[in-house]
Amino acid sequence: MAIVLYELVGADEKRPFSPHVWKIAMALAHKGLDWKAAPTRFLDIKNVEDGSFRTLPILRDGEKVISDSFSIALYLEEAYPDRPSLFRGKGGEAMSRFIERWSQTQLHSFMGSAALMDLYDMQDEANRIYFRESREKRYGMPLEQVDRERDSHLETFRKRLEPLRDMLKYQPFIGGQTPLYADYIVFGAFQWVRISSTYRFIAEGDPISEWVERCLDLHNGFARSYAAAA
Ligand SMILES: N[C@@H](CCC(=O)N[C@@H](CS)C(=O)NCC(=O)O)C(=O)O
Repeated sequence: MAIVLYELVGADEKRPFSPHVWKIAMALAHKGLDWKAAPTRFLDIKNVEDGSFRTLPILRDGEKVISDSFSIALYLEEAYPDRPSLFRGKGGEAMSRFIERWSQTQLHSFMGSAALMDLYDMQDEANRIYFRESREKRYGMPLEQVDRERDSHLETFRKRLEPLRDMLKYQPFIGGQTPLYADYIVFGAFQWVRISSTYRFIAEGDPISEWVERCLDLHNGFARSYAAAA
């Protein structure tokens, strides 16, 4: 039975936007595994599988159901050791956790808030109500106000990308000459905003764009085959 990846979509099922789901979609492509997508909207997450999960991604592989992107990546590495490695060993697993926390704490907050109105607009009517309520509670202000403030945080965000930018002077991927799960962790965030928003997160000429382009080219242009927001 093929692997099933429950992925997060808005009104349009062809625009899966979750950064965490993208990490796993890229990991599956990296391992060359067959899988099918089960498009899921925010309000339907509680009905997935046994109903105990609250976030995506969720992956079913035969009898096994796993949630949380990092746990899923560890599972895929263990279950498919003969396929290309996502971590290249235990040290790689541990260091990927650092990349995950860096991406989550330094990149996601700004990217999520700068794309917030676009993410809202992508939802169907019922999910818009949920999205507005839950996000306004989280931010403590109306979505529109979060949106108005984004330009004032853009430069700080671009500076935060310096470790990635500087690393690219030495190697084409976080994984070295070829990508690892660590690349997909950070790329997931860029694919999130590529699919949902036309906002210019990266300045023209920034070497980070070249790395994003390289990630889009991977696995026969798998990620690029999903249209960017227009
Ligand atoms: N640590 C989790 C985070 C997953 C997560 O936050 N997923 C979001 C989508 S990007 C979600 O499902 N949110 C449900 C909601 O906001 O109701 C992972 O890496 O899988």
